[in-house]
Amino acid sequence: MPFDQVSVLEVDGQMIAQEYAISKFLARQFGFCSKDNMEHAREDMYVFLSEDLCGEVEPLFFEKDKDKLAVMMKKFVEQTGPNILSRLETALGNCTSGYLLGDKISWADMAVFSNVGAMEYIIPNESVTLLKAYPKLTKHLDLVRSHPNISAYLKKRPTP
Ligand SMILES: N[C@@H](CCC(=O)N[C@@H](CS)C(=O)NCC(=O)O)C(=O)O
Repeated sequence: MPFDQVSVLEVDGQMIAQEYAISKFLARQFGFCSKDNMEHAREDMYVFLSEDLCGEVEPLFFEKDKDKLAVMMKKFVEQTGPNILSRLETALGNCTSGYLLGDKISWADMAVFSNVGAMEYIIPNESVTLLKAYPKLTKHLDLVRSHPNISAYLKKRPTP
């Protein structure tokens, strides 16, 4: 394993570490990345914005001290979460297809779905309240969730 860490993907005897290197590899392999350099960079910017959300919410999962957790939660719910979620909402403002880029699902849509999903998993009640303020994002998540391949995967995905 390259860094003695998971996530790791082995392809034809070669190992790839780092979640985003793996997901980008798979997205390219299976046609979910644009071949146009600018479009691809635009996909990346949404992917990494949603990664920022995950980076902000993950510490809430690991914090054991209740008082510290309450302070962190307040900051996330009042500031950090809305900062990022509102940017995603704005990004979806002009998307007639409901997807972030063009008229079909891309790596960017899947990353946003996955990273907002991490938030929903870690802070389920707060997420319901937070997401009420972002109708376009909520619709986007429903659209990705209902994609035939994704909904089939979600039905058989092991629960953590
Ligand atoms: N940025 C890395 C983070 C990888 C990571 O921190 N993996 C943890 C498990 S979630 C791990 O393997 N930790 C053991 C170690 O670092 O020795 C990624 O996205 O894959």
